Parts: sequence; C-alpha cells; structure tokens
Amino acid sequence: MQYQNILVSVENGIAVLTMNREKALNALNRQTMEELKAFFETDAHTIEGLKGVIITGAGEKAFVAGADITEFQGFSAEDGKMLAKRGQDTFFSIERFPKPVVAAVNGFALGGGCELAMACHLRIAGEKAKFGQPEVNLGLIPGYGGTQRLIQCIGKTKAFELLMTADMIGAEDALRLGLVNYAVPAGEEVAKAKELIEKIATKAPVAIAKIIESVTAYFKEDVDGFAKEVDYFGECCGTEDFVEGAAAFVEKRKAAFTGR
Ligand code: DAK
Repeated sequence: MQYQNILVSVENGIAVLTMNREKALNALNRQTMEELKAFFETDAHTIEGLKGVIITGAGEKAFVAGADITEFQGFSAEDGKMLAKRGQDTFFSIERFPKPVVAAVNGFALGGGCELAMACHLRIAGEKAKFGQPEVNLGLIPGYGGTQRLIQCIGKTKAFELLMTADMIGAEDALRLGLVNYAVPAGEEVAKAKELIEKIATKAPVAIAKIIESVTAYFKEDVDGFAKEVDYFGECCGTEDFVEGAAAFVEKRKAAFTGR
C-alpha cells in the first residue's frame, strides 16, 4: 500500500513505523488506521528477515494524541460500533503480530494513542511521554481496546482511576505502574527499542512467535491458555531450533537458530 500518514523504514531487519501527522500531533484519522491495518495485516509479513517493528511518533511532542477529533462529528451509534470493531481488529493484528512490536513513546500517548501503545508487546517511554485515556472528556469511552488492555497492563484499581478521571501520567509513573517496560531520556526511545528487538532476535523465532500467541491466549475469552501452551510447547519441540538450542547448550556454544 502507498502510505500517506505513516513512514516505514527498515534497517538491519528492524522496521521503524513513524506516525507522521505532526501538525495534528499524529492523531489517528481513518486513513491512518487503514494504513496501520495494511501494514500489520499484509505488508509487514512480506519484509524479508524482519526482526521486529518499532512504532513511534514524528516530532518531539507526540507519539499519538488520540483519534482525530475533527472526524468525530456526525457519528451515529451504528457508525461508532462499526468503527470501534474495525479499529479493534487493526489493533489485534498488532498484538498478534508474530515478531516483537515495541512502542517508542516520545510524547503524548492519549486515547487511541495510549491504546495503540498498549496493543504493542513492549513499551519504552521517553521522559516527555504522557499517557492518558481522556475519552470521558468527550463523552466517550475508549473504543480501540483501552478499557481491556489498561486493566491487563496496570490492574483494575489504577485503570478505573485513569479511565474515570482522564488524568495524564508521565514516564516515571507509567514505569511504576507497569504500563511501560523502560523509561529513558528523551530521544533515546527508539534506540532502547532497537536494543530490545536485537536481544529478542538472538532467540528462537518460532518460540518467540509462540510466546506471543500463548500470552495473547490468556486474554481471549473461551480460550484455555494452558491448553494452548501445551499445543505450542509441542510445536516448539518439533522444530529444528529446539534440536539446535539443546545441542548448543550441551556443546557449550551459541545456538544458530534458523526459524525452522
Ligand atoms: N485530533 C485532532 N487534532 C488534534 C488532536 C486530536 N486528537 N490532538 C491535537 N490536535 C491538533 C490540535 O487541534 C492543534 O491543531 P491546530 O490548532 O494547530 O491546527 C495541534 O494538534 C496542536 O495541538 P495543541 O495546540 O492543542 O497543542 P498543546 O500542546 O496546546 O496541547 C494536547 C497538547 C495533547 C494536550 C492537546 O492537543 C489535546 O488535548 N489534544 C486532544 C487529546 C485528546 O482528547 N485526544 C482524543 C482522545 S479520545 C472511536 C474509537 C476510538 C476513539 C474515538 C472514536 N470510534 C470507533 C468511533 C478514541 C478516542 C480518543 O482517542
């Protein structure tokens, strides 16, 4: 797909996806949501030797300041339901992507922006990062999975507070609450994300994909995550990488995984 609102660059097997609507603080309009969907459902799967994806925001001010409020007017209840479902599906395609997806949060991550960060597997906050779910200020609730993933990330007690007060929190509070994995100086978010992806890339690729599927299974209704773990464990046992990993340990050498 030809992108207008996101930039994608690939270097050393790491794709950096930059949300690129700086004048609107990278707000998620419909076009941007379509581009995210195309990237994670189709285009990213065709990148040869991909180790992982980093999502960040253009400029110094924002990661993503939410859904684009200028597109909100005139929505019916039916429109809202349809768009929320479509947006949730897009964010599922991020959460279920088989390689690590890391949010490098360089500024405001509000509403849909906080939801986007939470759909990623890992989150790095720069010191200018501000997280919040301010939908109640607009007469809304989060529609892209925020009510569910905020509880998953930080627990019900603080999730209720942030969702009902619309308060913003900074990087240190986000780290303390477990919303992010690391807090780093401003400008170092992408570098830290790359470091994590490089580390993960030294591990067995099928096992990493199965970790993502197993952990995601925990949060799926009507899915027994323990049963999934049994299945995926069995699948990993059948890989060449398991043979190689075990042999490398015994032979006291570094494993050379192939992803088979
Ligand atoms: N949408 C569109 N434009 C935005 C924007 C947004 N979310 N956030 C900022 N901008 C624009 C501003 O209008 C301004 O544009 P110009 O006036 O220069 O043309 C420019 O970005 C710079 O913003 P400010 O001048 O306001 O910058 P400040 O530093 O003074 O303030 C701020 C930064 C982030 C505190 C402020 O911009 C702000 O409060 N922004 C809105 C934050 C927010 O409420 N975001 C929306 C959260 S609700 C749905 C599913 C999901 C959702 C909705 C519907 N359906 C399925 C239907 C999700 C909703 C949300 O995300």
